[in-house]
Amino acid sequence: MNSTPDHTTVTVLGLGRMGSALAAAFLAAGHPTTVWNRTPAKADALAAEGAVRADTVAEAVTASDLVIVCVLDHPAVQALLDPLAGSLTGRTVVNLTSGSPEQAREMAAWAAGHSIAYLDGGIMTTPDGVGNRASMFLYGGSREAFAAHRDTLAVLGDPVDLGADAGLASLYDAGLLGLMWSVFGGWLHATALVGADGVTAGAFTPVAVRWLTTVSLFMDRYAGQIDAGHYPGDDATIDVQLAAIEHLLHAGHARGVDGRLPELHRELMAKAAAEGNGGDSYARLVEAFRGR
Ligand code: FVH
Repeated sequence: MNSTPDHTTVTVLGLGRMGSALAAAFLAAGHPTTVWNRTPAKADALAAEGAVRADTVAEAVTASDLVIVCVLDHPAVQALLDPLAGSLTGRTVVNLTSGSPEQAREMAAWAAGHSIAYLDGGIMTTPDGVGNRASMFLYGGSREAFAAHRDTLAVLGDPVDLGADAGLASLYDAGLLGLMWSVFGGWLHATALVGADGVTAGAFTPVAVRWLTTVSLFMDRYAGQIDAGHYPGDDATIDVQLAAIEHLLHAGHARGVDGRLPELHRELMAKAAAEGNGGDSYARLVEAFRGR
């Protein structure tokens, strides 16, 4: 398939919920797009929108210099690409399938061994966020491939460059999902707490979201402390927060709310205080997560 200067041809392997959204975004931006899916019927809607349907994976990967893969998991990626290593030589593979950092680095080594340019990506949105510049797409791997395809990848969302290590997109992805679940957990716990006294989630959530903005400012400040390994408690000490968390635990207990989340925070703070670090900032608890 021919490329125009502004419209690189793209192949998308995997047309599940996410792969279909990726292919649709490329098509909408005017990129000639070839698609393949194990279950062919999932290509019907995209073909109706102008995508070229490939009957085989081999046909799909030879249609474009830029090959995007978004299937269930790492074994599926290996099973699709490994038999076609020769056909992929000289092309760029962007793997947007979720996996571990180790799997990403394994793929990068495999690709390097076959002179395939490789980028590993982490998609920080759901399918409805594809095509939105506010959505982050994390990339690590070949510098040349990122430079060459950055503008094309920007069609999907904001391309965040994590550097040459192909494992970092998966590592960030794992950490950011953990952050999301912690925030969800804290929000749901708080919603249950205030809900016990009749406050609706709809009333509470705007206040909670404003609070997250303030919390993000604390995080910016604490990042510097963590990198310096020095945690001055000049804003609020662990000792002060250890006392404050008792109010949360008491209020939750009185209302029958599950207290396991705040109990973990109390446990970590109590350990730091017992070790003589109660005068430090909350950022000190990174040491506990490091297992120290
Ligand atoms: N959906 C989301 O919001 C998240 C956002 C963050 C990133 N994930 C990751 O994206 C990968 C695909 O997820 P998905 O949501 O598109 O998943 P499904 O809709 O279930 O589609 C799965 C596709 O994978 C194909 N597939 C599965 N196994 C194989 C295989 N052995 N060989 C070839 N293809 C395979 C499947 O094909 P079919 O069942 O239609 O024939 C679908 O195309 C995933 O890593 C998420 O973690 C999405």
